[in-house]
Amino acid sequence: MAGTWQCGRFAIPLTPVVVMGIVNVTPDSFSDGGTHADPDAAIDFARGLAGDGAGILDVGGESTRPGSDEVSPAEELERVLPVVRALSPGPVPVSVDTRHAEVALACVRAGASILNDVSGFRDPAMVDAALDCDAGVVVMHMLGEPKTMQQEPRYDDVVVRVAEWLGEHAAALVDAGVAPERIAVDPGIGFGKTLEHNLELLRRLDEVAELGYPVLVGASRKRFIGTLTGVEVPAERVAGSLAAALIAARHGANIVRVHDVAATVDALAVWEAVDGERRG
Ligand code: HH2
Repeated sequence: MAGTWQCGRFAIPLTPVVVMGIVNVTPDSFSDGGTHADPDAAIDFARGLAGDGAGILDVGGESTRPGSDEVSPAEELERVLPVVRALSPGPVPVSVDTRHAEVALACVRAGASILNDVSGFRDPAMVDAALDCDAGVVVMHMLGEPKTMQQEPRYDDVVVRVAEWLGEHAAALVDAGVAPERIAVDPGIGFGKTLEHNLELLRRLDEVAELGYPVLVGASRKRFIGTLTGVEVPAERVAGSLAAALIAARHGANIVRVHDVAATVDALAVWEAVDGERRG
């Protein structure tokens, strides 16, 4: 795999592991819904994450937690655009977490450098959006839709199926004309996966890394961490989330998407020093 990820005007170095800080401009995200739903609060929060060492800021205006309803692109844009505009151009690349092409393109025009699509560019309009710009693209695996994805998800071998799906969807983008250097893949922890599926994906993340694209993992504060630790309140799942980030790094993740940036940066610094040579 190349040592950098090409995202618009940025060539993001992938060693040490990049910490992507989550900026949810939503009233209903599972762990921080409403805490910075107002754009000014979100901008301040995002600047704080950059100061804490985030290498990417991921701005999202639609919750995709299990069971959530879709938000209209107009409403989503109203939430995210002022935040993207205020943060760009800045020293830290801005990513937009969206499934909607019109949101994606408006944000790129406002300065975003990465399109993070939890639908994995299944919508042809999102492929066109990727072709209309030079932003980096995150292809994430999700089984079905957020509304229904946790209803008895099944795979014969979750890692093989997810890696295959990611390989096919990344190849479709390349065939359409997106430069492979712009693509990163993500197994979609919690998106149509049981506890055991999530654990197996972390355990065998190396098989996803073998696709040859940078690997992004988002495990931060998710339900499976609550199940394993008994910590019900998502914001209190920091220790479990750090463990997940280190395991992901050990098994080949190049980018970790997290809420608790300062703690993750410190944990990864220790891991890199001791064990970084042994990354998957
Ligand atoms: N997880 C969430 C949202 N976007 N993007 C990528 N690439 N990978 C992920 O694992 C991922 C993602 C869900 O987490 P969060 O943004 O905290 O919650 P919500 O969807 O409720 O806003």
